[in-house]
Amino acid sequence: MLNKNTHLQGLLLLIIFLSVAFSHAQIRKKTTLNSHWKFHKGVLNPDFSKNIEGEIVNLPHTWNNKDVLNDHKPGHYRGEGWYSKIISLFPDLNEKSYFLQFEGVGQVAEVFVNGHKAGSHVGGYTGFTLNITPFLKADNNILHIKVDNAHNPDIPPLSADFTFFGGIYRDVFLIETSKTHFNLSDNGSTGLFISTPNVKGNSSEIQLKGSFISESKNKLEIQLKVLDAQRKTVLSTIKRLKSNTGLNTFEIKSKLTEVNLWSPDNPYLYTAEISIIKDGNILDEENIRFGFRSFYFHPENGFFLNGSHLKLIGANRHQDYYGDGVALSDDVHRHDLKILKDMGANFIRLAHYPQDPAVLEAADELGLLVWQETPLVNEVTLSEAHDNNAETILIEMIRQYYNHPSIILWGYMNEIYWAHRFLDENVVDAHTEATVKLAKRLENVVRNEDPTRYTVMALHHYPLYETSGLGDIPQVVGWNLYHGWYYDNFEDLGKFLDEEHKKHPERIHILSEFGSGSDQRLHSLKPERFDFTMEGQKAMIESYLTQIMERNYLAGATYWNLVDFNSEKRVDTKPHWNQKGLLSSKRVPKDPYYLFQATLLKEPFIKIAETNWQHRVGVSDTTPFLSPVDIYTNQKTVQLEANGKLLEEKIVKNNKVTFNVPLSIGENQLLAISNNISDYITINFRNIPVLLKEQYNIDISINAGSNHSFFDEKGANVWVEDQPYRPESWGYIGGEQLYVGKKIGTKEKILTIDSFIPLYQTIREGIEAYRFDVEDGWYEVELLFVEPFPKSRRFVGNDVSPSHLGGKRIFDVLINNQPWLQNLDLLKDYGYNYPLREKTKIKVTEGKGLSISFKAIKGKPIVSGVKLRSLN
Ligand code: GCB
Ligand code: CA
Repeated sequence: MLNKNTHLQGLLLLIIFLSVAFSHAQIRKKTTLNSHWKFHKGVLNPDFSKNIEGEIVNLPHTWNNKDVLNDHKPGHYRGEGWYSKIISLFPDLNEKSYFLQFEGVGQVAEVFVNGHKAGSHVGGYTGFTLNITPFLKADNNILHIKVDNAHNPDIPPLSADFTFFGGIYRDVFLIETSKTHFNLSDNGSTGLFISTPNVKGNSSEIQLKGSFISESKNKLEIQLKVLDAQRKTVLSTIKRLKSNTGLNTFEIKSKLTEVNLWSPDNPYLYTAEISIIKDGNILDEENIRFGFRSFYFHPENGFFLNGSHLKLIGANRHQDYYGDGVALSDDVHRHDLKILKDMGANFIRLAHYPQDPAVLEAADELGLLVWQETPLVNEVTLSEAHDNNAETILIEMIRQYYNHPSIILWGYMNEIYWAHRFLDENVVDAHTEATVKLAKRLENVVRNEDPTRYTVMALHHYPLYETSGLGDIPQVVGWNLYHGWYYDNFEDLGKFLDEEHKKHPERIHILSEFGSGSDQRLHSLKPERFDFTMEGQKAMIESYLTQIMERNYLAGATYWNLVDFNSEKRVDTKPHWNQKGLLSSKRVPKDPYYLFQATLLKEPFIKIAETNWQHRVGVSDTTPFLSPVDIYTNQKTVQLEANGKLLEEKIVKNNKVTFNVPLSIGENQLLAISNNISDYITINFRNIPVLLKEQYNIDISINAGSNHSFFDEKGANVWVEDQPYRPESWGYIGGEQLYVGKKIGTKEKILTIDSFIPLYQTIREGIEAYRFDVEDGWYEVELLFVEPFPKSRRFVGNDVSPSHLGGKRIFDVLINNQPWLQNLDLLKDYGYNYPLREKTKIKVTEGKGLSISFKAIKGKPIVSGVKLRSLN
């Protein structure tokens, strides 16, 4: 008996020892469940006892990454999708609790565990955590997740200029805790909220508020330990309490006298280790990184961080990558923020929705201040369910991201009157009232949830924000302004802002968006609105940055957008993309990125800002061939060496200097030098003669109906801007440009899978002839046509059918009076937006030159591109 007892005691001791040892190991376990899900796209009635039939996918996953790239089919799949997975979990159901944590699912999720509905979540951009303990079995546990990204009139965003991807597109975690644990059921948060009130000099208070679930009534301790970046404990404090069964709250306050303040220059982070302790054993533990900083906005003087003025400059960012949609790895998120930091930015607007936790962690680590917002974009609706969802999403955002020192602003509406102008007259007032009411409600939510930050709303150029009083509600007003793009001229930006500042001297202003669309293949010496040339984007940003820097009251500015991003409804030179990025969707920098660097970086910087224009074709008869080359730098003067020859030194103005550089045919080596820094580029140059007499090597590609050139990347060929014909030379006779500079909005969607879309989009209409005064000989003539769909920004739907009756325009094409293409009826033969591209051979004799003439039978002839090559 005795023997047995001692044996038992020994065993008990061993168990206690093991559990103590374990408690000093890891109490809480958190692991991703990302790999090897079965996926089915479409509606399904699954057998919950088994895996669904379907392809194997890994998370992050979206089902739209491929269909949004399919340029010749409108729309993308918006509906149901199912995921399932058998998890190898042998749960300890007596001792542990289990949670599933989703960082983001687009946009409605229903979670089933062994066939039981464990919970659901609404909204595609905030996380959620479900306690699945009650539904678990001893083994063979199976998960089914139903996801839906169909349009839902009760879930924001109702509409927006970005694509609503479906799928489990962020990480999923399984969390195991003790039965007593921090409250993981608090809106997807950790249940722990740290703030640092009263930062003065190097001292600060620290406040921790939290809640936890207790398995039973107990005497417990909550421990807060603060470790510095070298893991030295700088604070250790314990709160003793008597817990009730179920939910308990607590608060710990303390003071630190010697803290290292967080800032963009010194993103110093501390780690809080917070644990629940019972009888010396840790029951649950969470670590949270945070920082000490203070800030405020001033309506006249801008933004102050830790007592010092800081002009907030940066960019907006969408979660988006070419070919992946929104299903990005944490590395891609981190890399984007690194790109922004390297640009010299100190500020980022995470538009138009809360982004991946990895983004906020990176902002903390790199030192980027953050404006984070909920996805209320373009419009509200008169549904109560919508407003309730808007509020829940806002609370989720604030609680999930509360602890990040980088966040300074909570936003809850973007251009919310954007769709207002389309409303029916009898509902206009009701919508305005509903918008103001919802804004007030959300404003109060933020003030209650988190008085340590400011509220913000992004407005657009529309008088209703003023007249309805909406602009008076948030603490900070963000302006999305596109002077010189959608309206007015670049300089009108400053005028507009100054007027606003004068009208509302008490308001804090940020320029939350400004931007201009661009395409690295399009270039012009005389950029125009909507031409999507790189030079247009450069000109806008050059003007804007100067105006931004000149205005002290303007607390900050964020460019729209860091990257080109998917926008299903858009039809620019790359259909379905918003092209205002400072980088392409594959993260190739566009040259204006370097102007930000030149303006913002403190270390010496110089860059020849022509990386997007390294293939040039001139049209000239006089040598040397001169071509402009921009350099962005923060130095005072710059010298340029072109092909070994030093040009005269130039003085830098507003971080820019332009050289008119003599280029030779072929490769040109350019070297920009200032003090001890330099930059190097190669520019490939070819020339097209103006006068064609005694020219035997003709190769002219013309971007008909356009003032800008188009670079065909695959063929490494430049299609030059159009020019009128004059004797002995070449060019068009008659007709006028269709669209360019005339249409608000953007260009036509051309349904082609080739890469020539921007070439087809610019069109010469009413064309009579293209004339080339070439020498006798053999030539190849090539023509490109398309019948553009008449309405801008519309999908063509069934109108693309080649069986269209046609008859909009019918014409013949003749070369030197010989019929070539006869009775051409583009609409009838090809339908809207289908390109026609043909070439033919012709012999020019008797010094007649070459004339391609277009003879109208009905309507006005059109042409998009003309190419002539000698075959001698
Ligand atoms: C805006 C919107 C943003 C759009 C942008 C644009 O003002 O807030 O979502 O993408 O304009 O490019 O038109
Ligand atoms: Ca992630």
